[in-house]
Amino acid sequence: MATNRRPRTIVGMPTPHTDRLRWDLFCRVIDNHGDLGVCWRLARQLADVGDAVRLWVDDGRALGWMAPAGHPGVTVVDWRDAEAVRRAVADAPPPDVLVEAFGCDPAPELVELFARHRGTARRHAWINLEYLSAEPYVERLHRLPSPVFRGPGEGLTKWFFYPGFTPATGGLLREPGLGTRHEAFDRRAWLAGQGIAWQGERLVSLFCYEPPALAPLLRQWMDGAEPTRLLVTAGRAATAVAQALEKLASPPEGRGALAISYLPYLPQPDFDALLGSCDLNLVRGEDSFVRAHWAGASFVWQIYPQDDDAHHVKLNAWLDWLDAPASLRAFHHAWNGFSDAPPVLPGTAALADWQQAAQAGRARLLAQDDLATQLRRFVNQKS
Ligand code: TRH
Repeated sequence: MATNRRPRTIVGMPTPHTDRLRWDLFCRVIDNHGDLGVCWRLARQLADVGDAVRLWVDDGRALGWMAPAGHPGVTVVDWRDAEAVRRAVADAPPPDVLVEAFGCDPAPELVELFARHRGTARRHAWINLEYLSAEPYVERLHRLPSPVFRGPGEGLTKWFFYPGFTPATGGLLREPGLGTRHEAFDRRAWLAGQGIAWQGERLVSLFCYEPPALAPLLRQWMDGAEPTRLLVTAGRAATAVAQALEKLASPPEGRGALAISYLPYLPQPDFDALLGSCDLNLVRGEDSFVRAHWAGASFVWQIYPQDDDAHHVKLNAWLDWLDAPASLRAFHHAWNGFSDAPPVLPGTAALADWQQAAQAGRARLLAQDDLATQLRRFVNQKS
């Protein structure tokens, strides 16, 4: 299905220095929104430093709500539109950097074009951008070369680049000035702009798959003493809430201490603002998980389920990195279905421990270079 956006060529403002790079970033949408969410965020950040980025997607429909206005310096190309591919290969100069996100294979004709310019290009690097994990193997594999023995890229070297939580990894996506913007953010104004009648309640965002423990958690909020407003994101989270509410015999007076607001699909900057508005963020996948670190509030991660329970190891590795309090670890296991115990939202004291852990983790991460900075540095070193 072609995207509803024709490829546009917006050349970003040239930067004063000469290392402006041209990127071909390849994204295959597997399911959900994270593949595109991560690639779009990376493309934006590279373009914001003056690079020219072509984002090749097989299904860019979600950009209609994630990035309705596009972004200067980023060209979106539907790689299944043969004419768009032909034009992009013919019209634009060859890329300096080929990035295959999450191991998706670039179009062969683009690899051939890239390979053809190996000798002449000022910069020349082929990157395999991997999924995020806190597991130890990431530090071992990060920046390893992988020679290409066949196909149009024969003779070239592909480099593995792993995002991560430690200085021995590629870091996390984080735009410049995040900290100062976070301080200046006016959540009341943002909520009002979204039409949310905030009465000062505890704010919780919900971006999830189908957590088995959602119904008991809603019941806790309904019966709880503290008024809570749940901000439910569009898609699977809204469906999960509807199904959970059906299971719950709501108190006769409605939903007790729980109010629920349903959000439309938000542009990515507004999604980030949502996380920055809340006292507790329930996130999922990869990109929102990273953004929850920057928001600095308590947060809980529903990990993307994998076969053979590999996601159990991945989740525990991150809980170890975070040095998560026992109550947060137990809640994660319940929320991710690792244990049958219902999730127990702790009291104020334990929630303060959750926030302290989140903010300590954020401080450690802010001391490291962000992913886009490290990636550009790596490309300049390897070319
Ligand atoms: O949607 P996800 O579950 O994506 C997942 C993960 O990325 C996972 O690692 C991957 O293997 C799988 O896809 C294929 O969660 P994630 O990673 O948080 O991506 C969601 C993106 O959508 C994120 O960039 C935020 C954005 N978003 C908006 O911009 N507006 C919205 O309203 C919503 C709900 C999401």
